[in-house]
Formats: sequence, C-alpha cells, structure tokens
Amino acid sequence: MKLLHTADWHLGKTLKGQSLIDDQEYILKQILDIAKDVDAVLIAGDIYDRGIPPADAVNLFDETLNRLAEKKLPTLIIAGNHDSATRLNFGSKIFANQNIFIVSKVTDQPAQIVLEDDFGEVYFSLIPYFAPIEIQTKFFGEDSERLTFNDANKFYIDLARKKIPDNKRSVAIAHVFLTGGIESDSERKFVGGAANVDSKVFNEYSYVALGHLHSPQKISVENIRYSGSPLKYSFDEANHKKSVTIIDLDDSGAVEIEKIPLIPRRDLIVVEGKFNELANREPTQDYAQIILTDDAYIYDTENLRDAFPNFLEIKRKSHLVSYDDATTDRTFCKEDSISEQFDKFFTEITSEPLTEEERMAFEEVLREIEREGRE
Ligand SMILES: [Mn+2]
Repeated sequence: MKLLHTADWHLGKTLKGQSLIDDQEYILKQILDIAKDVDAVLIAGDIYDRGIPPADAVNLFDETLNRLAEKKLPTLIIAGNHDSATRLNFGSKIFANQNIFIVSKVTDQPAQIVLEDDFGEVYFSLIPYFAPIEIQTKFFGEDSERLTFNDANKFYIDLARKKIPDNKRSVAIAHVFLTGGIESDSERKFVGGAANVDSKVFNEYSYVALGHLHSPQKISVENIRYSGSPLKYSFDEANHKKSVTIIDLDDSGAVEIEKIPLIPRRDLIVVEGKFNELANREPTQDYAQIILTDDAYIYDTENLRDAFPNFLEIKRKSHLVSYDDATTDRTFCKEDSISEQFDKFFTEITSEPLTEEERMAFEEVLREIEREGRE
C-alpha cells in the first residue's frame, strides 16, 4: 500500500502581514498531483493556522477535499494544536461517506480506519492533538492525578493498539512533539507542562505519520517521521527542503520511504549585504528577509523593492547590538555632557566614533532643541 504523508498546511497563514493563500493553493495542487499515484493520503494536523480561519482558507480546504473525493482517495485527517477541534469536526460524519475521515477529538475509543490492499488489512489509528487534561478528565476524573503529555499519549495510544489484532500492519497518525525532534520558529509551543513524548509509545506501528515539527525528519528510527510543512513558514526555515513523504508499505509491514520535493511559487530567502549592492541585484520574486550591513542608517529602504518586490522584513545588522552586549562595557557617566554621552552611545552601537561633521550636526540639533525649549 502506498501512502502520502503530509502535515502542517497552516491554511490562512500570513507572514509579516503577507497572505500566503496563493502560495498554499499552488503547493496543494502539487500535492494533489503527487497523490495520483498513492492509495491513501494522511494529513497529520494543523490544517488551518488558527481556530477561526479566514474565508479564503476555508474555501481552499473545501476545494482540496473535493479534489480528493473526486479521485476517490481515502483521506485520513487529524486536528493539530492550531486547529479548532469543534470547527474542523464540522461535516465529518457526512464526509466519511466519501472516504474523507476527519478526527479532531478524543473519544472513548480512539478512532480507527481499516483499509485493504492485496495483502490484507492495514489498521490506521487517528490520534488528534489533545492537551493531557482532556485525557485526565475523560478517563480518570477531574480530581485525578495530573498527567504529562507522555502519560496521556501513552495511555491513549495503548488504547488504540488494543483495537488492532496481533500481527496486522498498522499506521498511527498523530500531532505530538517527540523527544529529539528539531524545532523551528513557526510552530506554536504546546501549553500545559513538558510537551515531550517518548517515541517508544509508537513502538509497534509499521509507520507513524507525525505533524507539528515543520522540518521533515525521522525520530530515532526510519518509520517514525514528520513530513514537515509544505511551505517555509518562518525565516529560520529558509534552508529547509520541503517535501511530502511517500511510504511504500509491503506485505510484511516493512516500509520504504521516499521524500518528494515541493517547489514553491515563491521561495522564502534571507539575504544579507550592503544597501547599494542589494538594491542593484537581479530582481527576485521570492519573499525575502533583508539584513543590511551598512553602518549608516538607511532610510529609503523602499528602493529595495526593485530588486526584491516581495521583501517582507528589513533588519539592520549594525543595530542588532543586544542590550546586554551594549551595556557590558558601559562607560557612560552622569558627569558627561549630552554631546559626550551621545558620542559614546554612537560608538557603542556603530563601532565607529562620530566624525567631526556628525558631531557638529548633533550639536546644531541640540542648540535648536534648547532654543525651542526657551520659546
Ligand atoms: Mn504546525
């Protein structure tokens, strides 16, 4: 059986105010194209970027589900920590008639779907994101001992395992943070105690399709994996290679893994350099974070739009001195005149002393302020 594993679509996400909906539509088309060659699609949570997604995000998800239903592709979906469990649950019983299975809530018996190929059944456990308190109140009562994420997941996954007959092939779909995983800036941390879950809780599954971490990675073993997000969602992901994971599950339950790269409409890049050099670069449509290394403060940064029409952020390296760095060697003293204090401050921030011209300009401004104060 061939499976396509994806996660963390974050539909409706904006980055520094820029809507990514066109980029998301573009990348979902690629995923649908790759899905032509598989037997089922697994989406491991964070369908939406937030609990109440914008209308265009709901439209895009609706369109995508329609395409999957047209292909008669069994599609197994769980909620992530960014999704509203109740809203994502909308219509799920009706969608099940079209082989679209959405599981967003913890239930007395963990949700299970059984698909078949020529070698027999494959059992899928659908484990939506939950906070440990949900397991605690549902199964142990409100006054019971507080559970960690690890306790709660171990309990619920053991329950899911009990429903799978011995020696059958099995796949878990979950949205958790497994110990050893590599994080990025665009994942929202789980609230409610140490989020770490030991990958051993999934030990008996033939494959574990995970969501939450945005970089594609395996955890300890080949068959426990995060597919990663289909797009780069923060600048610290600029060097990620985004992909979907294809799993070929053989008759014995062994898996062969292939990562199929996804090519974005616009890449997310970080560029660093001096203003004049960057402003004259070959234009790129990519979303850019620009780090200026000029010592002088550049005001006309909009001129960078010729080379980077879609830049999202500008940072200034010479001004990236952190407060701690700037104060370790503090030499200001109260006896200094304002000019002397400014001179020291300027030197600390830019690593260059004031030129005579700059000193005169500063003193002229000071005199003006004093004049205004007297008027
Ligand atoms: Mn996510």
